[in-house]
Amino acid sequence: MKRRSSDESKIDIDNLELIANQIRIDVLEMIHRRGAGHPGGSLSAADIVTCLYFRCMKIDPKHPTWPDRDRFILSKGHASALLYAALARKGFFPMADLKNWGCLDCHLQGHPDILKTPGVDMTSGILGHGIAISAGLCLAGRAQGKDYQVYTMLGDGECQGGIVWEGAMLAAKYRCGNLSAFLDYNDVQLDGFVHDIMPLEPMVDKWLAFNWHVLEIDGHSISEILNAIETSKSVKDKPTMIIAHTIKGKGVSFMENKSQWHGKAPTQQELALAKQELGGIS
Ligand SMILES: Cc1ncc(C[n+]2csc(CCOP(=O)(O)OP(=O)(O)O)c2C)c(N)n1
Repeated sequence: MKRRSSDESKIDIDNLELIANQIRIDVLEMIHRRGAGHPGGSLSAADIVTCLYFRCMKIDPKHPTWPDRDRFILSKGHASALLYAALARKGFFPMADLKNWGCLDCHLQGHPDILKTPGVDMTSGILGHGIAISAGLCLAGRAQGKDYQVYTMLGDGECQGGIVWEGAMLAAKYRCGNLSAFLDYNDVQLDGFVHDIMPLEPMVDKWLAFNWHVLEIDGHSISEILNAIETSKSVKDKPTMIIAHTIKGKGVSFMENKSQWHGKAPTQQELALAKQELGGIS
């Protein structure tokens, strides 16, 4: 295989950073227009979701139900605006559809719905179920002789729910080597800091004890995200948890690290300021 030159890699990383920031802008515009949504946890996970959809996942927007495609399970379904923006920019449906997000009867519901939206691989919104469903998808792929990868995105507040750990046991027991899960470890949940409300540390040790392969990265470093995805794919005998340290509200100074921005829509003025800070591509 031809090795990528360092110039090519840099262009690739710069490009992914631009797409991630454009998706952040899409998300904030959607939330502003709708007057509701979850900016903080969408912005914190934007770099990871961008790397998955624009560089790593084996998908075909023209054939959203292609049986051999890689799967993405947004366990923290409240970040639906992020998923929809990535799917639209990737070409699963027109960008104009984002304007209808949350309208009655439209295909973009407040939380992801596998029966309604092209490209959505799991209905979510009730936190805690992503790991168990991902393990099920891994087992289904194995039974059908398919080699797709299952990618999952969990929130840290979500990990306070016991069902996450039942799924973790299941995935380890069945040696789900084609499962690469991300923990969006932004340390902020709905109304405060995770470390105050119900601390999760030592998180690396917890996943190791549940018999997972564990990686720890900066969840805003494109190169660290890409490397972690590659490493996780090479681990074949156990699932991988990529603990990604992130910042809630990443990229917008007045939103960063503030639980007030977990589920609040920006005003017109706040949106303009945020767009100025993020730059974007169009
Ligand atoms: C089972 C369940 N309980 C409560 C909620 C309400 N809820 C939505 S988001 C959220 C906080 C999640 O925090 P975290 O996982 O840290 O998300 P992030 O910071 O990444 O947005 C809560 C409690 C829910 N959706 N599902």
